[in-house]
Amino acid sequence: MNDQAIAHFLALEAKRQNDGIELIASENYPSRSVREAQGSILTAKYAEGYPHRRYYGGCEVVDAVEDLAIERAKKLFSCAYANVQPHSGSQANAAAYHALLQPGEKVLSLVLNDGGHLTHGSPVSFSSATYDFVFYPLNANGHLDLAIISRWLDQENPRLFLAGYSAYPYAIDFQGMREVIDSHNKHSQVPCLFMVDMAHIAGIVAAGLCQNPLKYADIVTSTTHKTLRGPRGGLILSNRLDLAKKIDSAVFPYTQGGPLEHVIAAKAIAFQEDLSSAFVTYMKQVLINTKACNDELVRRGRIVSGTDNHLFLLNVLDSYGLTGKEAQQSLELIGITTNKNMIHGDRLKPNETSGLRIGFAAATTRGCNQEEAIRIADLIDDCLSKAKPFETLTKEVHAIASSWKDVMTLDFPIEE
Ligand code: DSN
Repeated sequence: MNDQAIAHFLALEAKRQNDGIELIASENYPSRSVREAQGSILTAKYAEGYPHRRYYGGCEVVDAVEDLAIERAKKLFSCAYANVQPHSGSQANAAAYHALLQPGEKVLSLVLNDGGHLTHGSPVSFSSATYDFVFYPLNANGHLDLAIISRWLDQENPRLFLAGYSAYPYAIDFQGMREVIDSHNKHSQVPCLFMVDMAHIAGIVAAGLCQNPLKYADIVTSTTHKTLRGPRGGLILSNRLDLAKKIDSAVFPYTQGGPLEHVIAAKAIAFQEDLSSAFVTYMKQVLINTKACNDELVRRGRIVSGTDNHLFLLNVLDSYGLTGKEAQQSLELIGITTNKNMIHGDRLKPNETSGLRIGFAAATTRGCNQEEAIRIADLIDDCLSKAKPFETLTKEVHAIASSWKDVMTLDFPIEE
């Protein structure tokens, strides 16, 4: 690389990633193959439009790449339609809303503090300015509750029901949601559509370890870089071929211009990696590690959410008298990266919070096993309760992290 300043920062970031333990639930490490495609010459190509109907010449190669990405996405999620062009999850959601809704129509989404995303109706996002968002709560135990959802559907008569969350640690009953929507639609003047943003759990869906929302929802959006372990990007899927044209034109030309064909090539590689049996083994280990860490914190008397997926929430305010912000900063000092997060019934503001979100998708990619996940729980607890000097804990974190795979050389099997 000719630019020494940027080369310096890339080396620093690789070192930071290798030296520490990454527990941010939305992060993961893509393979070298994915990164090679993302840094490839395909970045030079303009290809506005869709395969075989582009606005530019010279698209025969990128057409083949995008066709392959679409075919693999459909196979991975057992669905009839895929749009691999969204630049991000937020772009995917913007396009999905546009495909399904008129401006001003009502969307029923989860109370944002209980794990929604900015694009799920936050006052600081385009979503709330364009559509009329109303919010269903969790039940008193912090779980989704079909009876509550059913009541809110009948009360609000939304045009769209939105499921899929950034910090919800439990299994989601997409089939049950479909049933309450269908039963609401039998007597509603406004037929309600069903959208799932599966960005966080897409890898668990792909591995067949939870309900597949494609069986029940009208439209499903995702990112490709979280549990799916691909390049940073977005994805829209559906089994409703009657929506295909609307979704395509909502992505391009409505919300985006030229597709990022280098990223689409990287998505195609990740989808093929995710179709392998090794990916299923990996995802099972993610679930085992997450539960092991959660359960060890319980054993040590701390207040955690429990978990059915790749993440859980630690109530740091009641466990240690710390805000989420303080806990995040303390863990960072010993080389463990997490993020502060609102918890159910949180009384603190989003920039303080009472909780931490902890996930094992990234650490497991580097080789974290169950015993290490338990050791990590002990390190977190010793750090936040100040039971051991930070210097000792930092050495232990570094010893674990340096025994794992190097993030720069990771590669995963492709099974044709
Ligand atoms: N920012 C992501 C997360 O951390 O969950 C959501 O897009």
